[in-house]
Amino acid sequence: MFYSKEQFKEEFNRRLAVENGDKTESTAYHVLGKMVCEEVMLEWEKQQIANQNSGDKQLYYLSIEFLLGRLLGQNLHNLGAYNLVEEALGELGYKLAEIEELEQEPGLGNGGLGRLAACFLDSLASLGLPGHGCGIRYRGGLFTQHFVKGFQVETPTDWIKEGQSLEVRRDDLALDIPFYGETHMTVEEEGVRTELKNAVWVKAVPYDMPIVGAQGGTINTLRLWQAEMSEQPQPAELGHLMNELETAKISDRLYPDDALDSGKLLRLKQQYFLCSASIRTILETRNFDIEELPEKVAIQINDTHPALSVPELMRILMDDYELDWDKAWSLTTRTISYTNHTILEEAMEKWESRLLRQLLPRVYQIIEEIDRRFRMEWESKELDEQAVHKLSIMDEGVVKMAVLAVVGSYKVNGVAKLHTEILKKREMKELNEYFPHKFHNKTNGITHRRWLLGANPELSTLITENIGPEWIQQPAQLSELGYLADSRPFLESFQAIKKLKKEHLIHHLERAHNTIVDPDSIFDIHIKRIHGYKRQLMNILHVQQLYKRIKSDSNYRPYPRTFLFGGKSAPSYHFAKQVIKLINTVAERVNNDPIARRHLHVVFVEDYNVGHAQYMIPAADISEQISTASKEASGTGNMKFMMNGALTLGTYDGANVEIFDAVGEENAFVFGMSSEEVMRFEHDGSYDPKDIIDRDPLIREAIEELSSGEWSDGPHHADFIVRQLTEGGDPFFVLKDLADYARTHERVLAAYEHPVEWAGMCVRNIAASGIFSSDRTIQQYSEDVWGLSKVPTN
Ligand code: GL9
Repeated sequence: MFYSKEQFKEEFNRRLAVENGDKTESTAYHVLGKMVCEEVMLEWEKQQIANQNSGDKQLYYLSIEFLLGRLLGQNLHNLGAYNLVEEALGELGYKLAEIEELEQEPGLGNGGLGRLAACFLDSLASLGLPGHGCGIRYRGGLFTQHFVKGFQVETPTDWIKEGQSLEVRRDDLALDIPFYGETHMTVEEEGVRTELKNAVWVKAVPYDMPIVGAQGGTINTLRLWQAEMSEQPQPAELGHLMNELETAKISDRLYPDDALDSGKLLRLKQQYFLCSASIRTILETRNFDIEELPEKVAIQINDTHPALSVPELMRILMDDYELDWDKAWSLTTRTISYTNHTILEEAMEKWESRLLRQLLPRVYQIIEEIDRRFRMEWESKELDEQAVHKLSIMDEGVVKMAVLAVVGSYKVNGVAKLHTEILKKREMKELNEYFPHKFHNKTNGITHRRWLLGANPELSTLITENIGPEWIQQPAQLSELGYLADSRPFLESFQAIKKLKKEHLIHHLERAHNTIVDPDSIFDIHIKRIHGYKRQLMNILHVQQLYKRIKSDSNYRPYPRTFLFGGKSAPSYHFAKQVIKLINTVAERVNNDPIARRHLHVVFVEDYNVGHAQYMIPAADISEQISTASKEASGTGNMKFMMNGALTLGTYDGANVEIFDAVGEENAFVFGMSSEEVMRFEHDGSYDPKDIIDRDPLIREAIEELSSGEWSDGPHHADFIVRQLTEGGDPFFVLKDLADYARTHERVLAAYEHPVEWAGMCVRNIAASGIFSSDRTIQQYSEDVWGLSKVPTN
């Protein structure tokens, strides 16, 4: 269907006619979706059978989140049919881009962690590696964000009711997952057998989605589990624990927390549901001798949310396969590996032992035994109190999931060099010393197929015209662009494309938000979850300062800048919600001031998601990556901006450090405290924001204005923020870095006065961005951790 334009048009028209001649875009979307689906289905089925029978090792990437974004365009691109379909539909009077917008994106993730999982799936399939995703089919993805009087208001998003053409329900592979119950031991000749009795069952039904790799790749599977009522007999006295309502809740909603501890029973149920269903499906659908498990299967756990995979795999190997502890432990710890994505204390998962024991009695027993055995190993050594604490899986009535994950894995990685160093030297120092070869770094990456080819086809074409198409297969080849960073005609073409992408964004914002933006202004963009450590507050305090300066100094008339924000706050995160309100209040005031608005424009894009990101990132001049050093494990937005030729204004944090290394600090705007400084202050408690408030009149004024209620309409909305910045000790060093941040913005303005040099810097960024392709990341994981080989092509 997708080989020739004429054939495509004919088939498309034939199908439209069947839909009663309805020619609306919505019908066109459904027809096209079905055509793509049929196109891949045959190949996909063949590949699934081949995978089942293949003796080669396969990876299963377990993640509580997959933030996929829209899939229609991605699939067309990866099928190599995008241009053909775009032209063909154009001739039929449709715009493909507009049809794509009708797809409700599956927002089954909160932010970076879930989006990373989606990029990894794309890279695995495109590199032809057998790697599949396992997750949960939440009925409601991440909430929709609305602003009401400047405050965030959340409403549920049910993506499924919009209809997904690309998923297949597999009743034949449904499984029953046991919760609650009691463990029973019987002594038999061969040893002790343990069984769970009186369990309450939940049915796990898989929905499979094809993950279509780019040409030359393979088709992998993303298996998302849905919870339904089990047909197993339920124990009379416990059945109410998993009645229809309780069961459905397990796959009802994604937890909308961004790195906050959500110690909820339901969350624990979700985690076990994912681990148990995924591990069983792996073992039941593949054909191999269980002793060969580590040679046939790699299980990667994405953060600690799937860490129950360790005791669950042990349980299955011992109770179902009747292996003894040592054998089961050896297989488990050669199969599972773990990625840590944060060192924020509040995001380090801990489950109350009491809860685990009640919900998962057998799994709990196994965790206790893992803890007991591990403790025996190190107890004979002379360890101080701190080390004992850090090595304990079970501690003060809780199970520490990160320690369990480290002990149960053969490899543990951080997601950027700095983050891995902090893990090894501080957060997990004792574990790293205990297991010296386990820890390694895998710097995150992003799929250049979505974030450059998909989001910025104009720039992609320009690149190909100048350096040939090899970079599409091998993004490291983008380095060839380095030679063009001084070529006038090339830089002019780049500038023209940047302008065009700004216009596309403006058009998009007009449609979505009714906002008009000056295309000649500097687009300074800060998009990510709203969080204290990501310091959106510092950004908006700086805008406030600029406003004041424009109002009080008639000689200060800076080049126009548009400060764009996008991001959601966890519904229960009061501070972040106050920051959203503050940004909207500042926007209101600045944008309506007749003088200030000629120089400053603040736009907070409502309901930021992958779709918006695809418009915003290619249009950016400045990429705000201003987290408190040491707090952002990696960041991945920073890489997307770089690849689209935006300049990073950032701190020495996460992958920013590697971005600066790759492109040279002279091609970025670097500022702020180092991670050592931050950690030293945190350690000795010697930072007092009052010193800065006393010393710096600009900052003092800003705080006073916030306190006076000048920046809140009606009640003192900003009081909470003021308190955190003062008595609260300013935990994210906003005031400490603010002056340096403001100076750095002046450097940005000075640099923007030289458009040709500026464009040269942008091009050097694109040229250096190849290493941030997730293809590189996945190749490294495959070589150092998983040991996959390319799926044979037929
Ligand atoms: C995160 C880190 O905070 C990011 O710095 C990192 O880039 C990503 C992917 O490794 O993981 N860890 C984490 O819990 N989140 C991240 O973004 N949060 C969300 O995904 C909401």
